Amino acid sequence: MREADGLIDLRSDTVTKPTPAMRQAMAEAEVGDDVLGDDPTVRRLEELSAERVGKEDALFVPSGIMANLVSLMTLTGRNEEVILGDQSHLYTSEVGGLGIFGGVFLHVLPNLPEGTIPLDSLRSAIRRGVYTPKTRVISLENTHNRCSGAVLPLEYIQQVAQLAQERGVLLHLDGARLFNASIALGVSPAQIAEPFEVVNFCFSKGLCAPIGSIVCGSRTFIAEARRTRRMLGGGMRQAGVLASACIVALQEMVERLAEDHENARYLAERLAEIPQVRIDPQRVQTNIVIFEVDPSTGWSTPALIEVLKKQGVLLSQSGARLRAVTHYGIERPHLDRAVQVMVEILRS
Ligand code: TLP
Repeated sequence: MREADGLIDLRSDTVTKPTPAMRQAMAEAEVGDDVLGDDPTVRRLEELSAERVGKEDALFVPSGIMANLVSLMTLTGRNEEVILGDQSHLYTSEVGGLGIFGGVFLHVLPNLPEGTIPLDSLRSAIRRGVYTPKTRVISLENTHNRCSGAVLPLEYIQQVAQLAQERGVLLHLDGARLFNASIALGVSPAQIAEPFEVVNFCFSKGLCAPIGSIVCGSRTFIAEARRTRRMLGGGMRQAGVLASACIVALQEMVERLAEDHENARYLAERLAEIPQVRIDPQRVQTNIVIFEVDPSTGWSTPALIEVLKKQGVLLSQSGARLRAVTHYGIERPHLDRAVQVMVEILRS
């Protein structure tokens, strides 16, 4: 744990390290060549994952970005487009890979602060004309990273699904933090995933596995996705050593995400007490806290991150704002200390 070194690492839930149970499972994992279909542990993880989200099959991939690429490159062809939000991870943080590798047009619409894309904008954006790319997929993100970890309401997802069905468009979910959404809504991940053709989620964020994400969909889709993964160089050989940790993540680490959510809300409320901080704690529904410091203080976001780091508190930048993410190993005293450091810096 970074916290043991005296550092309070709130940059991301990706900094979590494998638990002792994961390390033991990794050491003992039964493995084979997964590209040849011989790794029983990977197969088991794929079956368990598909079952958890109510899909027929699943495919293990190394990262969330590759999960997005595999999903969307399999769903689309050239001359087609994916509609997605201007605050989506796919658009802001994946180096434009979908456009570059997939030859797919990224049709970007503004996200509202709650992570949704208004239904009317979606409706008028879908296109089929001779002059335009053909809209093939709408991609949503849940929870929404840049929108303070917002959870998309089930009702909204249903409305988008109805529109997609009416207009013959497919739905993809970047569910990197799908289990955070399910815990926050108090519904199963399968309920959230139900209207989406394809859903991906990550084991290597709040669930603490060292590496790994998964793409879930129909059996025929996953067979095709396997070819896309191969094309991207994402086929892994004795990947059971990784999949074994992901199985532990699924079985043991989901319920505790609720603690991260409570801690994030606590942090947001404490930050809101600092006069120079701008934050609405009500927006914090899961484990991501995004806030600003009044520019009249003279502090820029990068300068604040630098000075906080010198005091042992690590934050990251989300757009122009500051981001703190709660996770396994972060407890209230760490958050109190982080807030105290922030108060001292802003007072000086
Ligand atoms: N997000 C990371 C950074 O890249 C910002 C983080 O620290 O939050 N989808 C979503 C919604 C994500 O938040 C991320 C990672 C990914 C995809 C990509 O996952 P990886 O990093 O495994 O490729």
